[in-house]
Amino acid sequence: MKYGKSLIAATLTAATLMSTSVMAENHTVTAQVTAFKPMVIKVQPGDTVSFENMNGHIANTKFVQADGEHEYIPEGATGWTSQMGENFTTPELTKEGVYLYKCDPHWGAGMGGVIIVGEPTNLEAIKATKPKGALKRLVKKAEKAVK
Ligand SMILES: [Cu+2]
Repeated sequence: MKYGKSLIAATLTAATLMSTSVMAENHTVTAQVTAFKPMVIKVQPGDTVSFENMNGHIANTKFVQADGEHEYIPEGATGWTSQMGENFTTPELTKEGVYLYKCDPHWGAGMGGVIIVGEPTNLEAIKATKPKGALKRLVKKAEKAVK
């Protein structure tokens, strides 16, 4: 029984590692015609979101407006622009707050979505920018989801 103890230690280490990785979840958003389903998704810090059925779509946190490019994501967070037509998984969403994204070719039809990571820390700041049109609708959906 010389290696009995080290075997137990190795098993415990493996179990600990597994339980840590189980805590971070992956969530799925599916592109359907001109909508992301679900349009609003609530996740926990460290989780990831995968976009599926992305043929003809893109998930982009960069919004180009008259006064330049904007991102509506928490302070210090990193946004993303997926490859057109390809399924995509976000990096680990470690910063709490609201992340808005859209599909560029279908943004005119309002194809956008909201990811809320933990507490909506930046929602008031986003509202303060006085969003209009489809962006305003996204913000309203986010507000409704956190009520
Ligand atoms: Cu689209």
